[in-house]
Amino acid sequence: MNKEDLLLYFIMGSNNTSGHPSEVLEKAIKGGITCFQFREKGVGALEGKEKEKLGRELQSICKNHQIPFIVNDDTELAILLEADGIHVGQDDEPVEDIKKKCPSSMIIGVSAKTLKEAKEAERQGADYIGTGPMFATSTKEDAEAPIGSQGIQTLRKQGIKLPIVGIGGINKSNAKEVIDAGAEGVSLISAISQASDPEKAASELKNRLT
Ligand code: TZP
Ligand code: MG
Repeated sequence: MNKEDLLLYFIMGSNNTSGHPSEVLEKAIKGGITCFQFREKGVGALEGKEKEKLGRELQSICKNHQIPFIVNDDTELAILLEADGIHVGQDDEPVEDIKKKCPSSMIIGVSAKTLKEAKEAERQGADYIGTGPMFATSTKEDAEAPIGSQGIQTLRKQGIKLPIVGIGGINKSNAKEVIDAGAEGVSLISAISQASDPEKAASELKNRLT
């Protein structure tokens, strides 16, 4: 993947919006997002065939606009849909196992916030890491304490070269700070998915970053 694709990385599942996910995604793309992750998690999350159906719908929108489509956590679904990538957390399937099952072109993202986790992700061949939570967030129920954008600065000082996206509580007021700390991009859910005008929200974010 190009590092530039990480700049404005939108994440959403069906429970992150009161609107229709497909419409929200269309608007977010119009506003200028550069990457999308389908993250179907938490209360009321779709499963099985329903999850697959929504995944296909969102993927086809991404394809129409040449936006990379990444699946959160669910390696089987990523393979089934021939997604552009998969994103996993520290408690999910190890990158080494994913690499054995997936085409070599598949982008692999890993959540990592300590030097140890980031080094391990690098060693295993991850394409980028997601670091956070940057700021307080209520979107992820089990989110840990925020580490602030200094968390990214520290990883850079410690020699981590992998592309990094910050995550957690990012909005148009603090997005630039994350980039200035050394990240290639910002990934966010509610700042776009809960916005009354997702296109405007995405385009305002984009303007702050470019
Ligand atoms: N991982 C760490 S914080 C978070 C995830 C998935 C939630 C991000 O959501 P928001 O609404 O952008 O704070
Ligand atoms: Mg996970």
